[in-house]
Amino acid sequence: MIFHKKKRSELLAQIEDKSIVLLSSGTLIKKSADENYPFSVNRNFYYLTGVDEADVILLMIKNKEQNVQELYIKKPDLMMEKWVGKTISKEEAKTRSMIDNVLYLDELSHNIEEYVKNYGLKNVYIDDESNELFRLGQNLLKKFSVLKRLHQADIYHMITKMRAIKTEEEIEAIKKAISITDKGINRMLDVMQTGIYENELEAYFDHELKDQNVKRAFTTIAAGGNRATVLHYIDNDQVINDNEMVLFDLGAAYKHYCADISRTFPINGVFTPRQKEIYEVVLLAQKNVIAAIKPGVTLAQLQDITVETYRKELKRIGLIEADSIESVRKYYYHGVSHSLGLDTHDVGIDRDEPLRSGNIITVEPGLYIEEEQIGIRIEDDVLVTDDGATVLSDMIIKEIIDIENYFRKKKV
Ligand SMILES: [Mn+2]
Repeated sequence: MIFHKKKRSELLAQIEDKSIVLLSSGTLIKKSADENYPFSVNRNFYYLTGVDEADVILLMIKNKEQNVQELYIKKPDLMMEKWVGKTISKEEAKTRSMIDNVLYLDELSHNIEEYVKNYGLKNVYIDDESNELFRLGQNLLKKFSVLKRLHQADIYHMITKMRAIKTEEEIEAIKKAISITDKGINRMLDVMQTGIYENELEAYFDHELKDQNVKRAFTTIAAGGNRATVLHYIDNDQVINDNEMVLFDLGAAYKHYCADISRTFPINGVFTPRQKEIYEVVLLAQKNVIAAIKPGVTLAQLQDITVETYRKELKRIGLIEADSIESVRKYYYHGVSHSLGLDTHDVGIDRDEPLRSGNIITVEPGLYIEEEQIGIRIEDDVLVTDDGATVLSDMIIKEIIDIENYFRKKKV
C-alpha cells in the first residue's frame, strides 16, 4: 500500500547518509511440543511494510548515489506447505509493501557485506526496543558481523514518533475497529440479564468479531460485581448477580489498529441510586478531560483534571472525608489516557509531552470501591484535532438514560 511506501520515505529523510536500516518482522515463539504462540508482527516493521508474516527482514540503504529498499523472505518449503500452508510469496510481499526487490533470506548476509563495502556505509540503524524477549535489532547485529564495525544508531524512537501522528488511513482503520466493537457491545446488551456468566457475555462479543473476521485488540475484561475493582481481571468465569454492575474493557483490532473501550452496565438494566451517583461522577470526570483536550495539553495535565474532579465529587458523595489527592488515590489508581494505534497501549506520546493534532488517545477514568463492590470505568477513543478533540467512539452507548432505555425496550 502507498501508505507504507510514504512512511519509508519519511523515515529515510530523517536518517544520515551512508546508512543501512534493518528491521525484522519477528519470529514465531515456541509454546509447547510442536505448538507456537500466535504470531504477533513487530509493529514498527508492519508500519513500514504492511507485511504480516514471521521471519521477514526489511533492508533500506540511504546513500546519495542510490537508495535501496529490499525485503527478504523465506524460501518456499514444499513439505511445510502441506502442514501449515504457504509462506508469503515474492509477488504478494511486493504487492503489500510496494517494494520491488523481494529476495530470499539466504542472500541477505552476502548482500549486506556487499552494500557495506561498495557504498562505504558508516551507520547501521536498528529497532532496538528495550525488551528482553525481543531484542530483534541486537539479534540482527549479532548475525551479521560486518555490521559491528559501523556506528550503531537507534531507529525505534524515530518510528514511534511517526506512529504517534495518525494519517487519514489510520484514523479510518481505528474507526472501523471501534464500529465493530460497538456492534459487539450491543450483542452483549441484547442478552444481558441477572444470572448470566461473564464469559457468556464475552462470547457474544467474540461472535461479532468472528463474524467480521477480525481479532481482539487485547484480552477482554468482563468483570461483574467486586471483580470490577481489579483493574486487569481476565478470569471472566463468575456469575453476575442481581443489582450488580458489569465492567467491560475490550476492543476489536482492524488491520492491527486497535479500539480500546470500557463500559459499565447494571446487569438488570436499572441503576441503583448509589450506582447512578458514582457512574455520574466518573462520566463527569471523563467529560471534563475530553473538553480539555487540544494540541499543547499533556497527558499529565489530563490526569490532574481527573483527580481534581474526583477530589470535589468524592467528598460530595461521601466517599472521602478530606478532599486530598491522597484520599482520591484509594479509589482511582491508574492513568486516565494513553496513546492508541497499532498497539493498544501505543507508542510515541510521553506523559509530559504536548499533544499534537493527529494523536489518538483514550480517556478512561474509573472508580473502584471495594467496600461497596462497585468498579466503574468509562473509556472512549479520542482524536486530537487542530482546535480540540473528536470522540471517535461517540456512537457507543454511555449515558444512563440511554442504557436504561435500551433495557426497557428489550423487555417489550
Ligand atoms: Mn485503555
